[in-house]
Amino acid sequence: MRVSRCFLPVMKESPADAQIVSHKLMLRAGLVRQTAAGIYAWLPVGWRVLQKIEQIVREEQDKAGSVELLMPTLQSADLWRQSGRYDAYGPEMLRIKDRHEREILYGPTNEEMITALFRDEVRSYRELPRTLYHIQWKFRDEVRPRFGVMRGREFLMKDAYSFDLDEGGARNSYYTQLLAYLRTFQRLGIKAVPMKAASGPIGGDLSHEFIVLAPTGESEVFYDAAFEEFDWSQADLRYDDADGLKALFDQVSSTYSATDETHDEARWAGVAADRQRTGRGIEVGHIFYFGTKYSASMGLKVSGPDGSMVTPEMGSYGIGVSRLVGAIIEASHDDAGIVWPEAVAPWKVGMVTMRGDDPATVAAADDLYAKLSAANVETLYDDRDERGGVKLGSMDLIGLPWQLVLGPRGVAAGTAELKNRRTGEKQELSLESALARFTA
Ligand code: P5A
Repeated sequence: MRVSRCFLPVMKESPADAQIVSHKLMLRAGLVRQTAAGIYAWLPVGWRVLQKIEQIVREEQDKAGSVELLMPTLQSADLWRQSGRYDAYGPEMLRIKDRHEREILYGPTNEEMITALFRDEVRSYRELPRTLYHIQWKFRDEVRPRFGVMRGREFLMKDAYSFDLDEGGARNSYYTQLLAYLRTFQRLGIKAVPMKAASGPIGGDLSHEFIVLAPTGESEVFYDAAFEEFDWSQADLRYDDADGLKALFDQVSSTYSATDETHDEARWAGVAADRQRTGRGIEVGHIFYFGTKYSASMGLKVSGPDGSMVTPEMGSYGIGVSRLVGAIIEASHDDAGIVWPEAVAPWKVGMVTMRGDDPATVAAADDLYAKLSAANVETLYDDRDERGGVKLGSMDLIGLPWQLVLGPRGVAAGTAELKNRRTGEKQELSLESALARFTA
């Protein structure tokens, strides 16, 4: 992508209405713009990051055996009356009337809709277990939308729903998602500690939040230092190893971690003082096992192996996809701007010409850009006729993992400068090796 043809409004000054670093950087680096309170337009840079996160979440769900579909954002009030949540949900739900005075709502979550879809199609235990998911926009009319996309009113969520014949099966589905979450966050370049959670309005007795540690987080957290040495990828664990999944869950549950809502002073006192860690954190995921709460109230039944009717046991599993953009920035930035983990960076390489008015520099940069693009190396090429220093500043702000800087002196000698955004390390190398560095 050439900056001269992109839509990349970068701001030099810190916007006055942003309080936390990720919100400031998302505005300054041109990722989003607020269009109404708690509602954001995703500009090209932000949209690319959002799609990368979404794709990693999708791949890890698929590996865990979940099946993707897409449900609409708008739902009928009648659906929510079946579970009894239409009245219970309160003012967070955006309620709308259509031209026929029919009550609809912008979905804050999809338990009701997936339960109805499943109920209307599935008849037999042979079609269980299933975990279905979608990645779809939600709306919650939060009292205090704040911190940018971190607590928006419209936000993107991955929500998965599991259906099992019995509690044992449902627990296995829950443990499966627990592992999928550890792997998802690991791939996104962040550590999200699973913490015992209160299940809130969704109901159920088994629930974990996944918390990224950051001083600006909304929840206060308490955890055992063992989580600092935890094996996040669990590379040897297979999804078909039920005992292994249970062992992972037992390990997570027996290692103390809690938010202020579930913190238990008596158990905390059992953690050695030099291993007690406290801080603040951002909730990027939340998983629930709620048994038959929705299946029973909405009349979902399947015939069991012995012919009797069985009410499936369910769980739901959320990841805040748009919130993750902010959370990753909170966890990965420096004074100059964002430092993207490679897996979610909007582009891999940022190319800068120090002199946009020097024909030899421009020719060399155009040539390198064409070759990088031909090799599918995602490159943002700042080809504007701007001062070199200004362009370097905005590259640092945007935070791509690698910068390739071409100037008249280097180009005359056939070289470019390669900078690692995270370490700041710089290296002079030939234009050919610069290309080979990313294409070989
Ligand atoms: C689980 C999936 C649920 O809604 N139903 C379907 C369950 N859980 S949750 O905890 O309420 O939300 C899941 C994740 O969505 C993110 N999130 C938000 N992100 C941005 N702005 C918001 N206002 C917002 N509310 C929730 C969080 O990451 C949460 O963990």
